[in-house]
Amino acid sequence: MILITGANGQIGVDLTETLSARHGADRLLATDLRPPQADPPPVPFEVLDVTDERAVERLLDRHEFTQIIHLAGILSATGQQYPDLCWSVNVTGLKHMLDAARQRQIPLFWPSSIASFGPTTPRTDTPQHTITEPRTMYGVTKVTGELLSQFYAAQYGVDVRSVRFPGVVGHAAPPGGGTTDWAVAMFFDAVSRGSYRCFVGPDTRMPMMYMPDAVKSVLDLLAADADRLTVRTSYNVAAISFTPAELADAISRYMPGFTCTYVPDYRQDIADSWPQSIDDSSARNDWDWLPDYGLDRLVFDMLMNVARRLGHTSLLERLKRR
Ligand code: AKB
Repeated sequence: MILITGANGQIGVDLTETLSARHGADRLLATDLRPPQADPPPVPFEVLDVTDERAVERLLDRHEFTQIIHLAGILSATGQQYPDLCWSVNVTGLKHMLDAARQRQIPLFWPSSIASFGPTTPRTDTPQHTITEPRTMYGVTKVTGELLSQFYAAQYGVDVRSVRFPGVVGHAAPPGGGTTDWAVAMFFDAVSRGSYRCFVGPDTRMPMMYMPDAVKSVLDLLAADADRLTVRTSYNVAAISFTPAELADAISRYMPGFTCTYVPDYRQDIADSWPQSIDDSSARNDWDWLPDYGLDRLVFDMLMNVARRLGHTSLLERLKRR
């Protein structure tokens, strides 16, 4: 049985759905702090606060888990506003899951982020092993988590696996509190209002990945032969890098008349401290990582799905005819 924490989050919703299709809903237990939107939920569900160690222990005692996928976390922009909460969920919560995994020898996956890097890191083709001096609390928690993972793997033999996600673009669940959220919000506003006000400047280049690739990276890493893995902190994974202006341009090719304006706020500083592109050769060598989606395919697929979700039938028909 697979335990998923943070199952209602941006990656959690898609990953839970894929795992359910692959293994069957009864092989999963989805958990989150918030109850699920659907009633009844599509997979068995329990409320879990990962910062509550006794609740984590009680849950793990009641089920025989063979894999933990620990996605519960606070993202970068929220983490800057609520640093204590960010530490508590991202570090204390992860430590509870690592301890539970260690006592029961259950393999554990959790996502780190490009936020592990900071302004002193090389910004282009950021290597796997490089300076990790983040300036955000979110980044501090991710670096701490990476080092904890490496320690638990080396010291206690826990099979911990992780990837450093770039911005992930998906349509199933809204992102919340991230610096890369503009790349999702732009689609929803383009389809619903024909315009978007972006909170970072037009030339802010950031590494991004379409959700199917993000899900694939988790599944590929979980399926990888443990003997081939050379990284137990967290693997760099890359797909595409683009700026808001480039995304707006790609969207306007399908939606002429779409306009994007730029009003940078505090998230600009966070974005400027992160890499623009990532070297993921360790992931490619160790577990054959390869993304499927480039910018144009991502844009077309996102527009189709967002148009379907928002009931924009004329756009949907126009896209289908292309
Ligand atoms: C965020 O923007 O905080 C996340 C991330 C890159 O980790 N999407």
